[in-house]
Amino acid sequence: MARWERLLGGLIFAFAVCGALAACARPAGPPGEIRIVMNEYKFDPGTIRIKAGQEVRLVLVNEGKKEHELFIGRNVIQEDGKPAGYQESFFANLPRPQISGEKFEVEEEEIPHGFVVFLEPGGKATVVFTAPTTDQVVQWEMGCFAEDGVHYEEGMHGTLIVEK
Ligand SMILES: [Cu+2]
Repeated sequence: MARWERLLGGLIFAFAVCGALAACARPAGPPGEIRIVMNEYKFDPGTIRIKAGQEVRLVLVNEGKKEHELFIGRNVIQEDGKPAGYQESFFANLPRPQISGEKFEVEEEEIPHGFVVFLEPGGKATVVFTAPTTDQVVQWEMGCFAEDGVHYEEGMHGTLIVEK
């Protein structure tokens, strides 16, 4: 084997080891933590699954250039033909979640336990709550109704599934 071949082999080996270590070092986050990236115009991932009765930490990160919001509920309300929110809040029968972060704001909605978390560009918020208990699979929606429902219409909505 020529010297340069040994050198190349060594380099490839070094890269492989570094790559593997980097993958190991990447924090997976504590159990129950789910990171949702908000952008124009989507939630990523678009579907999240949580376990009934388990503590959940939703980490919201606005990586977009616009303000985005998170509202979790079901049955979309239409106002002047535009999607404007949900008729039923996911938190209607749950204790109020703890919300912390930066560049964010919480606004109450007119439905029981209904609220929206607004994030400025670069904003981050962590919503901590205990998932409802259920012995069925229950489906909810998460949506952004910013700019008179335009974000929602552009596809900024996703699915929250509560599993047994
Ligand atoms: Cu949005």
